[in-house]
Amino acid sequence: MTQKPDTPAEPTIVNSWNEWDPLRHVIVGRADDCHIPPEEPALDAKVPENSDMRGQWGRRPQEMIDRGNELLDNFADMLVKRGVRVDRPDSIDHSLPATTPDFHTESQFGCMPPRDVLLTVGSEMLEATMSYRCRWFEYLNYRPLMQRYFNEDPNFRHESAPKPRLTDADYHPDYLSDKIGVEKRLQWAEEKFFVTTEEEPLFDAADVLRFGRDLVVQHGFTTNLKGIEWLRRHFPDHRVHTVNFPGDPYPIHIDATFTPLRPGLILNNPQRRLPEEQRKMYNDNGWEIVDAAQPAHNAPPPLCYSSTWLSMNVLVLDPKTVCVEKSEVYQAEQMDKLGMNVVEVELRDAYAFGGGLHCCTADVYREGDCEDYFP
Ligand code: DAV
Repeated sequence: MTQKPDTPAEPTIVNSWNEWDPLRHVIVGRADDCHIPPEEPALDAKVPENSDMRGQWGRRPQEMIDRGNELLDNFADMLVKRGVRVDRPDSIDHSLPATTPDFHTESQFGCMPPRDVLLTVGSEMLEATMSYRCRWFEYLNYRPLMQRYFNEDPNFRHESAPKPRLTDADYHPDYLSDKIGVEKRLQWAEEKFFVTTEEEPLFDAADVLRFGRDLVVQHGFTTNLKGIEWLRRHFPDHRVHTVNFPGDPYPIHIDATFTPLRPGLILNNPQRRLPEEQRKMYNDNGWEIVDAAQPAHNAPPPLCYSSTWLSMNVLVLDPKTVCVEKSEVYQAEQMDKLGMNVVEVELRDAYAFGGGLHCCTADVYREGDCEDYFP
């Protein structure tokens, strides 16, 4: 139940500085018209070599789209019942090729997950550059919402990072083989040799975590160092920290790796531990970084890009309340022990569209201001 057109809504206010303050307004993605895009360098690097997605592309099966939408709609309804305002994107036609003077790809991706595209920092929503060609136009799914927010909130800053050219110069050809093997990938990740080059700034919004004055950004497949430098210059009042998580052979997006739950507490993926030398700011300020519980599944669902660690891709509703996927019993149990109230949400059959509960949302409004948690 999203906002009915005839229901006068409160004017939107855009404000969100972190991942945990009380959530009042959020965007939830849609599975509509989602496609498996054809091969392209950065996307291929993320698809595991034994994945059922290798070598096939096209519109996702309608019954999977319907099921994904059912779960996303239920999630949205649950949020509305808890007093959170929910907006939904308007799907563009993702079957259309994406063509610019610099590249051509036969289809696009979808209007999932919004967290990858939109970065909310205070009263600003920033459209990420993205790093896959098939996602170049994805911001268009959210433009009707951005226009509405612009009309309703006099302080809303709608920003868009420079659209990248995404020529072949953006990708290391070494990653183009489909027989690299996990050992080599782990070594490359350890050496910070990723599929994207430093040709131009690239970032996906889901590589960024917001901790008030501090932004923590993962350097990996979808975000390069120039992208992080661009963010640093764009947010001069923030401290921007680059982080790496060796142990992840497919490092894209930080939100199945490092999950802040409330001030002072972060879950870290035990296979992708933050290196000791990058822990200083947390240690110095009394933050605890605990290993996340094991996922409940041995494998991702069919046609899914993500790993089983979507178990820790949770949506924090407030510092005491967290949405956890219904089948992730170990993660829920751990949350309970950490003193969080768990809201179970069934979403696994929508994972294939690009992620879990954090991925499939984007913040519009959380209570609270910009605080300095690491003075
Ligand atoms: O573990 O495959 C998924 C993150 C999706 N936003 C992973 C990362």
